[in-house]
Amino acid sequence: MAEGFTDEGKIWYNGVFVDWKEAKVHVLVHGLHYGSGVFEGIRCYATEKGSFIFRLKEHVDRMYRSAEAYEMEIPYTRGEIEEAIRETIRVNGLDACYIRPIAFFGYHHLGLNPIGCPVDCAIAVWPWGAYLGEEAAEGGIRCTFSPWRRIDPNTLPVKSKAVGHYLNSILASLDAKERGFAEAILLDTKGYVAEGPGENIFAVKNGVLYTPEADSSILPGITRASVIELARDMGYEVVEKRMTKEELLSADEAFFTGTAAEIAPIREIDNVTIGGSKKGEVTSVIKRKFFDVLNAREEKYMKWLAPVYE
Ligand code: PPE
Repeated sequence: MAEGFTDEGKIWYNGVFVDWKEAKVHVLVHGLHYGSGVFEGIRCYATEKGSFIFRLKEHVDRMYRSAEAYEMEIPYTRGEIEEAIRETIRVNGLDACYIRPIAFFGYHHLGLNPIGCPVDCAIAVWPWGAYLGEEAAEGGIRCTFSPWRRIDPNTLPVKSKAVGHYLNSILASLDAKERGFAEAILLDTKGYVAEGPGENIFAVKNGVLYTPEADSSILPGITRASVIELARDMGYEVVEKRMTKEELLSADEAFFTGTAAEIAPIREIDNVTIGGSKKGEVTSVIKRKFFDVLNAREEKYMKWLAPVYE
């Protein structure tokens, strides 16, 4: 994932801009030992009308809700973090980038109870291209069902985008790559389809879109919510429900959604071709619409775009 790291530019760190190489932590910070941090992944797009951050408010809001699940009080307001994100992009002179805000329990003591540790915050921005590779994004991705089940809501607050939760994603991702697949699909502990290691999942059958409900073992993605809204506005039926492996394998089309992955068609799962050799028409239509929105070409959805340079 070193793509885009030039080691140059500035990182916002606890309210001040520091040189990229100086944005360091102590080896005894709480977040490093126990995964007690929360983060976001946000994208900024360069459009004909300027640079815009996609659904900035929703992402920042999710970061606060992620923190609440761990009784972490971020020592800034949501508005301050939103402005700090804009400012970080401006300071680095970028017009399109990936944005990574993170908040974590810092240096004070170790021991599981984090109360008393400061909450440190940082915001880094850098160019990050196609998450699953250009080819995969175009031709469709080859996936595999992971032997690792997605973390269960009875084990961890799965809606919290917490650092430690990603060990589950890392295991699924390592396993998929080792077995020659581009991406994993995790089932929940009951055996229903949950999501990818860093993406939500949709299936299309007879023109209807299906995706696991927001209340299941998934991170309810902001791209997922946007795709549901766009698809419904375009007249598609979207059903949020439990999805079996069989339903996914017998779908006409399937795709991933996520900030980093954007909309990425799934071509195969464990060597079963999804929808035969047909091209995913619904996926293409939705993807085109989504990119029109990201590129500030859809007046109706300009409310989702926050300008960087006013
Ligand atoms: N599920 C998981 C587990 C997840 O990490 C993401 C985002 C999503 C679903 C989609 O959510 P949203 O981005 O709000 O549509 N994953 C972020 C981190 C990826 C990474 O490898 O790092 C992202 O896409 O930025």
